[in-house]
Amino acid sequence: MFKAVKKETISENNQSIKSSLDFDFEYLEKKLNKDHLDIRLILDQVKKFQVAVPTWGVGTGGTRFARFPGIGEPQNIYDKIEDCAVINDLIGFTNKVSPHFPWDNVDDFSELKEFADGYGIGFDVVNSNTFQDPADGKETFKYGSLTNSSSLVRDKAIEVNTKSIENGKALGSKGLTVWIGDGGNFPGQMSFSKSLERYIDSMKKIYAYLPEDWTVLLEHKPYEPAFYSTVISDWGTSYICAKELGDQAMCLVDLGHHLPNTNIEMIVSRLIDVNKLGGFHFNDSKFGDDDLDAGSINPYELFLIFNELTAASQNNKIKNIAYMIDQSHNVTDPIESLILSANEIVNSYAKSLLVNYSLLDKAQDNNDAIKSMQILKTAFNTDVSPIVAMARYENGNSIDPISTYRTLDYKKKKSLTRKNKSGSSSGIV
Ligand SMILES: [Mn+2]
Repeated sequence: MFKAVKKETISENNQSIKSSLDFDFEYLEKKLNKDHLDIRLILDQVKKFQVAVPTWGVGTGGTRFARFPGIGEPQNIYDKIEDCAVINDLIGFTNKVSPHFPWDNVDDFSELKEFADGYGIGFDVVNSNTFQDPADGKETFKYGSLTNSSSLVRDKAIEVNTKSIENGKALGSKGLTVWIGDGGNFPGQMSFSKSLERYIDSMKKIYAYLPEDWTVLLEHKPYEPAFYSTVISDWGTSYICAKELGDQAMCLVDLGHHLPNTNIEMIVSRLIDVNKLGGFHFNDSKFGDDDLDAGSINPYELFLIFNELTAASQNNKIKNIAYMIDQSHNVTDPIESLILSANEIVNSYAKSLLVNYSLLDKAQDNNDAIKSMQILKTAFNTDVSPIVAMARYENGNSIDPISTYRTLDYKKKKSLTRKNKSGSSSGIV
């Protein structure tokens, strides 16, 4: 196996800051000891945490107005895998990528798998794209894909999905995420009832094509690109469809796909209780589906989501949740954004491991609102970064990944061989 970042570079950078990390770690160990928390047990769990990186996330994104390319951008899926390997070599929490079809199509998928294997990168859930037209140009998804009034167009959209499953099988993936841009801009434009019926009918055909050990994840979104109505608008609709399809169909929660002020952590809890929570797309937002970096706007919300997940996991209520990042990096080097986002996610997970759920149960039963809130706030306010940094170090990765990355001059070196695509095509994903 070869490395995108040399082992020696990582250990050289680690050497100078290891004693400082030890100091912070020991201090936190003593602090947690007072609350009868064993830092080593928490560290062991953190070391195992994984979140998949989206292949589209390593390219510079854009808005519907323009895209401002960065230097040394990946030109194809092979370059993207290499960038993802840089991220994983530095942090170790992201050993799988989530590809998007047809964007990541290649002629030979076994060759692609071999290439990724060489970097220690695997393939997580695959994503199908029917929100832009298929390359052969015969049918158009302008007025919808899986819910289109034309059965020819629906068949084409189903084919995009079955092909994505085939590609995923060759790559060793075990799941497909379906998000459709279908919806309307005007009242009366489409029948709410018929479009949902067509969605379920099309999804049944895709579901029938799923291998037995696969999961299909249904992703909802209230608006955009359709601005009046979308077919799979919310978690309730998503749940109804997943239930109708069967046990292999689960719901996926994209944090940005909710209206402002929605209590997402409660949606997470509901989906867990009905046994239909299958995956996440992590990102952050201020106003809509902004696709900003995870934890950059509302880290408390991210913590509260992990609080629900950890509580459910301790009660054996969940297994096999597909964690993925889904972001658009318009003004940063996507590699740096993804390094920090993955760490933010692990950070929130680590904080949730500090919560004493039997104490919280008692406080809730006693209607002690202040005590309950304090239990969560104490965990959230604890700086767990020494645990996350120690997890990276003990896994053979970088204590300070951004500093190590910057010593590489990676994008500048890549810009010598990777030529930027100019133009103003938008990069919303
Ligand atoms: Mn998403």
